[in-house]
Amino acid sequence: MERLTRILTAVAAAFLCAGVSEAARCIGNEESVTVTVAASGDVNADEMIDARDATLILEEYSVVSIGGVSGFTVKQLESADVNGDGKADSIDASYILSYYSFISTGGNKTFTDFIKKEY
Ligand SMILES: [Ca+2]
Ligand SMILES: [Ca+2]
Repeated sequence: MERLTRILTAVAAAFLCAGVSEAARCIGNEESVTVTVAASGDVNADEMIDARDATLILEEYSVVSIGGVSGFTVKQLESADVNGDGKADSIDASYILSYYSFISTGGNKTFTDFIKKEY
């Protein structure tokens, strides 16, 4: 039972860390890890989600889809994979462009809330 509790605590700590949207210190039971996570969709980490992020994803996708080597960092890949399917592709770019259009026409939601509605 104690082992199960420790595992659940570690899983809960991981979820807490995964939900952090800016530089933060995540502290678990037995270790502490400093993580910096860009907001999902903000591939170039300029604190905006716009067409430039979508362009980066499409450029990356065009290289990787023909067997090229990814130019993204791990952090960029995480930010680019908007729908969480493990790939940065045209679908993710489409979500970003849809959100950019939404915001540009007066929409007022976070990207996360916008994406939830899209699912
Ligand atoms: Ca950006
Ligand atoms: Ca994806």
